[in-house]
Amino acid sequence: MAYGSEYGSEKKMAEGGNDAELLKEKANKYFKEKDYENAIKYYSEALEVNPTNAVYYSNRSLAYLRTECYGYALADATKALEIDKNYIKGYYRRATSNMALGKFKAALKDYETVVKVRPNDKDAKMKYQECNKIAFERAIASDEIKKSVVDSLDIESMTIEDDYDGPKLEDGKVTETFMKDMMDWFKDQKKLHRKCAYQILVQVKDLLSKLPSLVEITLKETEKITICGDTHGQYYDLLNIFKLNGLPSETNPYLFNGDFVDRGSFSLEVILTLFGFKLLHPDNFFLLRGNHETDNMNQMEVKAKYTAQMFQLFSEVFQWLPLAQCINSKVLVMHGGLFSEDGVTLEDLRKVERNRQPPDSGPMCDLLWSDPQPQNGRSVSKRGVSCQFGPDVTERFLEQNKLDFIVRSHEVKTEGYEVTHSGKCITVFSAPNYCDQMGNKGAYIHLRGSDLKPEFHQFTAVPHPNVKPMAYANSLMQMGMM
Ligand SMILES: [Mn+2]
Repeated sequence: MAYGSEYGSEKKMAEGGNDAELLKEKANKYFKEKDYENAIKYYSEALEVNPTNAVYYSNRSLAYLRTECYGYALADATKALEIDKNYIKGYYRRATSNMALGKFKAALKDYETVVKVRPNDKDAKMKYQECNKIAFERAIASDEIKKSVVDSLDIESMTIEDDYDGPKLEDGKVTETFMKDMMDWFKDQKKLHRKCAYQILVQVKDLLSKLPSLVEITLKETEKITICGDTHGQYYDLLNIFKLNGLPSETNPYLFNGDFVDRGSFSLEVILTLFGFKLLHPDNFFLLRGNHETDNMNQMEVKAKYTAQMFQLFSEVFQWLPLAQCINSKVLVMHGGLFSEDGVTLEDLRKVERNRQPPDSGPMCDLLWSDPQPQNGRSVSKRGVSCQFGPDVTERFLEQNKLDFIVRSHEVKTEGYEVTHSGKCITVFSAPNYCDQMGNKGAYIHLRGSDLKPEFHQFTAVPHPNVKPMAYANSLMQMGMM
């Protein structure tokens, strides 16, 4: 936006104002079309012309919320309120950003402000009450001395009603037949009996709790493994991966790199299928934790399809998911990425005490949350958690730990994968047409023991039953996503 010096300052302001408004309208149009990248681009241009408009910041904040850049969304909402402290939407945006970041007390404060300013606004009151309830529940949950749900369950005595004709474990064990029946059952949108769900959860918790935080495997010359990225509750796309690439087996090992749940509305189907395969092929089927396998993320689907108690057990199982996996001492796989500080070693990762909710900083947080960036060095995270790391950071980490490259997931990519940092940082994402709107491909990677050269396979989304993504998301979060 360059302006000729012949304009007087007053006129410049007026022209600038108009230009900015046109840019905002263009951005709004992209926003409506769910093209958030372009929406952000034009809101940013509008802000370059007129950096004192609270609406532009607030709108861009919403676009950032939609692209899950909660750190940027929070910064923009805060900026909007600095400009105009009476701008109600700004408080909503900031509250939604804080909700997404798990900062419920901060969110509550903003809802409180809105209720004070608009005492007759029923919607504001409702949101305040709901946020208050969540903040209260979370505070209690974190104060409680955690007793395992397993101790209060009597699975043996749970009866399976006569009219249930779905899959059952065989003598309490997951078998290949059970897995095939369960996948078909889920495909028809039927619910697994809660006794079977509990059996799977208890057994997989026991199995995962015996694994180290850093899993280390060796592929023989003739062996290959398939690495998948985020699946995010897209059950029908998961079935498509198995159709294209074969069912998991002793000779067809898989590694699923976190974020199995949330967004898509078939998270339970995805996670029970993955846990089932872990039980069936414990040495050839691998799962790593993602940032969504946490309590701050969406709990509603389990609560809607089963009970709050079962969610508790899911939470316990998630806490035992390993955090990273090393293949042939050369390739390191994790959900998010590298670290906020140099000098982290594989030995440090082996020692991480992972049976917990991820902390706000440190190696465990970074493994689940960080993202690569094109420029050297580190930057503040667009997500508001952990950091962004440059090619030099990757280089130093690989050299110190005698590794060739890292594979991570965590970010949607148009082609389903992306190779950055001179081939040393690979992103893989396996939820095609993410949230039914991103239009991206999904991908998975083959790694062979003989050369460890990544081989990329792309796929597109398949149809799924008419249940919208985020169908089970908390209503306060849905507002952010509207
Ligand atoms: Mn993620």
